[in-house]
Amino acid sequence: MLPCDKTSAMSDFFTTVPVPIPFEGPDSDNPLAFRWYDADRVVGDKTMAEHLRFGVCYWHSFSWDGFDVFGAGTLDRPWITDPGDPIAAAKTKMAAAFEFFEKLGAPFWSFHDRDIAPEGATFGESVDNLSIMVDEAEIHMERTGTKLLWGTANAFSNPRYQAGAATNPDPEIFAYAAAQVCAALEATNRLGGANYVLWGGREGYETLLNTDMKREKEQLARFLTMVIEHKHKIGFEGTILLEPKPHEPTKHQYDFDVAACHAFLQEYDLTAEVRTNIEVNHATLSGHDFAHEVATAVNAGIFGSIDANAGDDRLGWDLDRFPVSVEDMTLGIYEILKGGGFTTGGMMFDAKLRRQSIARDDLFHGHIGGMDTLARSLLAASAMLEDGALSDRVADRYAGWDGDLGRQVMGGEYSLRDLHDRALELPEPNRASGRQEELENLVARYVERAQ
Ligand code: XLS
Ligand code: NI
Ligand code: NI
Repeated sequence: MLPCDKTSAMSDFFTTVPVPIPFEGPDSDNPLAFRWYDADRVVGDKTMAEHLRFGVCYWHSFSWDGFDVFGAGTLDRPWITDPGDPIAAAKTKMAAAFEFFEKLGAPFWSFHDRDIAPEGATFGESVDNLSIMVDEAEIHMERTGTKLLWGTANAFSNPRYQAGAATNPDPEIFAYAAAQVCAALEATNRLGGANYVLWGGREGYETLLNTDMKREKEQLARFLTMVIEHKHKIGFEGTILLEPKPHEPTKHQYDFDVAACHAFLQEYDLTAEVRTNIEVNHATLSGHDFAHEVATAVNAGIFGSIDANAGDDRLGWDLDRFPVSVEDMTLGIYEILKGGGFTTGGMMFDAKLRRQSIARDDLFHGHIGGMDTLARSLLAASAMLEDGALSDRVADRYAGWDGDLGRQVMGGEYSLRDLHDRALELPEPNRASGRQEELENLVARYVERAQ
């Protein structure tokens, strides 16, 4: 480890913002106050803070200056300074990040290795840089009380990963990625991370003309197995999470959705070791509702954490907007609560500002709106769950399966022929209304009344 300056400067980048952002209730017109997120308010058996476990991501909020494929950065980000001294620049950025976490009152943060520490000229230099910045983060975390929801490795930005990391046709690149993930996992462990995330990055392909898909999936499984072995070796107590995404950057991403991840984990006997980090916008990109992805993970026993954001109904890419729809989020949170809520996971804002929202304090508006949206959704979902309004109706709909026929069929007491002969004796079965519109109206009432 290189010697490092142990004095973590507190910064002054957000002078127009009160400390911390207060809760003022739904009647407040103060744009820099929470209207619904009241951290200590008890909802059901836990406080809002305990239910939601909010986290802020480093990459969109502190490392991104607004650049897109059509043009340069637009945002006022004075902490992204000239990297004449890359470590000094990284420390300035980190001071800004922790100033933000503290003022917002978010209990958690998340990072990629390359967000917090610059990549060096050699792997050794990168490891040293990361180590310096982990020391720095430790001091800030201690000072502010902010905890780490998860760490991860950026194994997709550097050109070496153009054809993937674990799924690269060249084992030298696999080996490099393994080295990088080893360092990132150890960094996450040092910072007491609650989880470690593996989003596929470029683990997918563009064309079968140059791709051996079978081999690439086997490589991915080998890689994941090595991560799990190392987790146990270093005593990391957090959860390993896969983050599904159907496409972008590659045309075909292997971790397409929760069901694809589950099948992969089953094939390689890894379901006991790995869970999923479900991103709302990735769910919708895969053609599923957010709630569907959560329910699929809960049913399979692999629900882990959420990357909270939103897409756009008409745009087919990863927009990472801040969540604004209480209705959409209510249905997702309802499934989370039904599954027992978060254990090591949380609601991490993998969300970014629009490129024209250039002011520094826009970062607060985005997060405050997202936290209020999710807090109100929690109120609606929790009331719905407590009243049993939906679950009673679902139970009624399936009541026949608790009766004689249902139990006997599921108990294997009938053959196909038995049911054929039985049908000969009986009239046409009755049909019941699915009541979808009525149930949608019911949910709307919970959303309207949530307070
Ligand atoms: C990209 C992913 C990424 C992961 C972390 O689409 O959402 O940000 O969450 O690597
Ligand atoms: Ni994400
Ligand atoms: Ni994403």
